[in-house]
Amino acid sequence: MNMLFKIMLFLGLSSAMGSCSGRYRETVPENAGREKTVDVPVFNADSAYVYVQRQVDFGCRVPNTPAHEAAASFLEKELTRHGAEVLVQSARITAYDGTVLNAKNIIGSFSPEKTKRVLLFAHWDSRPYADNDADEANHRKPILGANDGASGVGVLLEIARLLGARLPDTGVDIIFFDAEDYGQPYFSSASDNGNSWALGTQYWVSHPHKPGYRARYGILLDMVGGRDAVFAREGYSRHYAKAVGDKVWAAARKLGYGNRFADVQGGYVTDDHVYVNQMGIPSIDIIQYDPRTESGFCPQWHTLDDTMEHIDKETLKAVGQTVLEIIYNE
Ligand code: AHN
Ligand code: ZN
Repeated sequence: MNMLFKIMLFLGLSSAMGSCSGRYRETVPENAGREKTVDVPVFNADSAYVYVQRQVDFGCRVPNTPAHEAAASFLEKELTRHGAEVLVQSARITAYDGTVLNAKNIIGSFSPEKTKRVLLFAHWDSRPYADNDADEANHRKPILGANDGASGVGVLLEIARLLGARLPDTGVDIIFFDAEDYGQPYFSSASDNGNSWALGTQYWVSHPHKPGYRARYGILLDMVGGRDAVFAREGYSRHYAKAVGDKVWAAARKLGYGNRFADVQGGYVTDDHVYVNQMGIPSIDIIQYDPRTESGFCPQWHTLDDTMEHIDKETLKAVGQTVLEIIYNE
């Protein structure tokens, strides 16, 4: 074979294989519009698990307690260590029963100069009442919130670590919202206007850390660590942010997590994302849906049993890898 023939053969083959070396294309390439393949970091579920454990090790992170205070410093330090621009928004917020909570929303921004942004969020406080516990004697005791609180934050801290190692094209804001779970318990007779939950988020929505703050969309992680957890298409997410849900569920399916991200309609959950949606940032809630319980949440929800024992690395992995896939392709 002479050299010229070899070169012609190479050019012919490579254009047949769909590379861009030829000047003309006779057909639209199969991967038109998404030729760019993006390197997505590998989510380390062991690291995320340790991040969940570290929070639980502080004890119950109930506002106005030393454990809450200590956990706040830890979260702030971790975001800073991973290279985020960190802002802690301190607020005194009045709860359903008149208690004034010293609340902190902890905000970490990656590539703060970019206008194209995605918002990732989770609540970091834990509930003061195990009011869904089988034993009524426990209803006024605080919960550890390994799943309810710490799991979402753990996944986001691992994502922060990876963002710090290599930034994606899009700017990312990670917000750990406080006082989500101080909502009115059944044993209180205070009048409930339905807004006693997600207090930290409600504060941020009316006092954004940057005036006029915008993000293309938001993703809330809530109870994303339970063993064999399945995520359904939550009601408000469907209503306000169907396209975001479509995109996230498609990414999960592509990664082989279609069994976790089910094509099932879930109920409506009053959660942090409701208020973020109301401020005009379309946001979804990735939250475990368990059809076997009355609440629709996992059996450990708001019980003393919400502990590390029920946290599963495979669930953390499915959620974390899916969110990374979305972020690095944005
Ligand atoms: C209500 O129970 C009204 N909302 C559930 C939101 C929540 C609590 N997520 C975690 N803990
Ligand atoms: Zn809760």
